[in-house]
Amino acid sequence: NILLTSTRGLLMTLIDSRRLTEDLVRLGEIGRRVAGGLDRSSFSPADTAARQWYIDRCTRSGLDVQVDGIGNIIVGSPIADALTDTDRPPVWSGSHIDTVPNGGAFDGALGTLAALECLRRIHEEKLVLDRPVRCVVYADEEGNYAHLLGSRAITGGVTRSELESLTGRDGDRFVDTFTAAGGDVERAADSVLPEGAIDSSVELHIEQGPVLEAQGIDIGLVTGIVGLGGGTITLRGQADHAGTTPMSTRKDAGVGAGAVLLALPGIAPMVSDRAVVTCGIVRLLPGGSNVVPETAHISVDFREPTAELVGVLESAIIAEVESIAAEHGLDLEMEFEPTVPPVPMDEEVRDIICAAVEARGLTQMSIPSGAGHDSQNISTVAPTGMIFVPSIGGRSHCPEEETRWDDVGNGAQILLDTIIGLANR
Ligand code: HGY
Ligand code: MN
Ligand code: MN
Ligand code: MN
Repeated sequence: NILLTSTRGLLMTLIDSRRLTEDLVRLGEIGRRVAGGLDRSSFSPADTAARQWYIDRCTRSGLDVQVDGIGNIIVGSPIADALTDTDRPPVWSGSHIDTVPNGGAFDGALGTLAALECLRRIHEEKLVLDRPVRCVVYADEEGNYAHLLGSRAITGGVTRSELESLTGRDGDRFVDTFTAAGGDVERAADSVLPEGAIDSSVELHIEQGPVLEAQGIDIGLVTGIVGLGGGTITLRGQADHAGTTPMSTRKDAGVGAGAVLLALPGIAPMVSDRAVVTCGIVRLLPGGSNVVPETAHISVDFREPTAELVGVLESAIIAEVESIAAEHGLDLEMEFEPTVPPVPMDEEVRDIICAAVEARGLTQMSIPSGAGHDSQNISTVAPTGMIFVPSIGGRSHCPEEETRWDDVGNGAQILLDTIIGLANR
């Protein structure tokens, strides 16, 4: 099949699953709460420590490390590069190491460290491949500042003025935190890759849902990635004394926020049975228990797998919020990011993943991704595929996020076989 012929018997190259497990356990300690999950918001001190740990891991293995303008880390093997045609664009594989608040230890980390393990094995075995290989850590995948920021900046581009407008979930400005972490905003706004810079790309990721585990399947072949968007809704009323202000004269931003929180999830099923809407952050200011809330900041995150319906969902959300603000006599400001369209995964890459799964005697099924991933941006500039492994109980974005170690090993081996298959196709 495709894989066996194109890899010239390279299927003998096996990942070192013990070393990968050790890496995942070690990275899972950086930014961990005393009792709970991981806090590694992009460019925070914990994320910076994790990025430094990763870079040290690479350099200690003799790999070459580059950090681009937006903070994506791109790693190559000087030995493997010396044995291949480095005029040909490389095969990329990677994911992210930033996390959601109180997040899990596998989301992003698995694909990042498995890609590093694959590159180490190619380096150690001095594999002769037809193309170079790069492993990558994408910056701010979890959208502390903007959804999939690192991969968007190198594919579609991000302007300096957008970067200067970005604030994190903790209210900090991107430019301040990014600069404090050693970043250069000028370079960040100038990090779009030249045409053809990536040959192809493959990302390993936990499913973050219940399907593979429920069906008893080893590997998910991702068919496509959901479209997504969102941003911040700000309602402005009037601060007043909680004791002396009659209910009839209040302009209570908190009541407006409550109406938004109740109304928005109900919009999803009106658009499609796979649309989802989430308001994960609500901040009332000035935040005194005896002060009528003057301002409400509400985050909104929406997803829809059908391209034509992403705009429909966004417009329905905006219209609903506008009518609630008017009804409650509140001023309204909405700052939404550019929506990220849903994308299909590349058929040829999927065929190579499929051949690898068959050659290893593992089970597989096709599965869509309800989570966003850097691969949806990378797929706009290069043929891209994704490999899923099961999530225990389907849980993710929480401390309970977990994947069995044998599934970790299977996923990483299929990733290595796929990278080799892509490099030699
Ligand atoms: O939100 C997501 O889907 C991804 O984890 N950033
Ligand atoms: Mn992820
Ligand atoms: Mn995530
Ligand atoms: Mn993601």
